[in-house]
Amino acid sequence: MAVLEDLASCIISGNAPKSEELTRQALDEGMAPAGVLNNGLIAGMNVVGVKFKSNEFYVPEVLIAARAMKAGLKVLRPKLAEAGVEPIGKFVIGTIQGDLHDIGKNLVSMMLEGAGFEVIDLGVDVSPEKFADAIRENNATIIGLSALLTTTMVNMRSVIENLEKIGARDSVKIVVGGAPLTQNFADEIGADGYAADAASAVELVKSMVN
Ligand code: B1M
Repeated sequence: MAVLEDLASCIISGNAPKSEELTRQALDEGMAPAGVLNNGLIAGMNVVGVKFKSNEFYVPEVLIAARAMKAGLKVLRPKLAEAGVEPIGKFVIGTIQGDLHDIGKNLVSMMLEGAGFEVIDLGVDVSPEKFADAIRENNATIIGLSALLTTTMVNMRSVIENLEKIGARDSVKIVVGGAPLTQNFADEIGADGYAADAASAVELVKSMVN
């Protein structure tokens, strides 16, 4: 399976054109779409996650790797759908109301996609109602809230309170993160989990679907 090893290496080195080419080659050689996803694209992103956590990779390397993963995924997605391969979970994510910071949120989003999740990214300045609508419309079971400001992190509580009010709190797990947050804050507002960085977010969210 040299082509899949090469594909994983392309993701790690962030070579988007080569990632697209090798994904196509693997499919042309008759490999199953799920195998190309798991042993090529996801295998590469897993290594990126480990390197990011150990400070061997920084934000730019992760963004470039994610771009390479997306290039391969673009070729693979229709084949996955044809083969009936389901994502390992649906994850709704957004930056909290009042907050326009999205670099960290985008990293979490891309790493989760790289881990095999379908990610519904609502963008920035997302209201409690918009989170609730997205959960309902997508049948999502896990949501992620990101905040970078001490003045906006408090708005995470409103998302949880709104879900309680409409009777949807028990059907979703809520993960929070962002530079000013702590595990204590997550506990205080009644979130189900806190992750300090994108790689930890992937581990946490994966543990929630297993
Ligand atoms: Co702003 N800003 N900013 N800013 N900004 C900070 C956050 C600040 C710390 C700068 C400072 O004063 N030293 C400060 C906040 C102070 C505070 O609240 N205590 C600040 C401020 C004050 C402001 C404004 C109010 C400034 C003003 O207008 N007076 C304003 C607010 C606008 C608004 O949001 N309403 C503002 C605006 C901006 C820009 C638009 C210019 C720009 C954002 C561009 C963008 O995101 N598209 C910006 C930036 C770039 C920053 C800094 C410099 C960098 C943030 C960043 O992207 N970091 C930041 C200072 C700093 O951090 N050095 C600062 C890189 C990113 C990869 O890290 O987002 O922490 P981070 O994400 C990490 C983890 O936190 C975690 O994983 C990521 C990857 O490991 N994580 C999650 C994040 N979300 C997660 C979700 C999870 C799990 C993990 O689960 C769901």
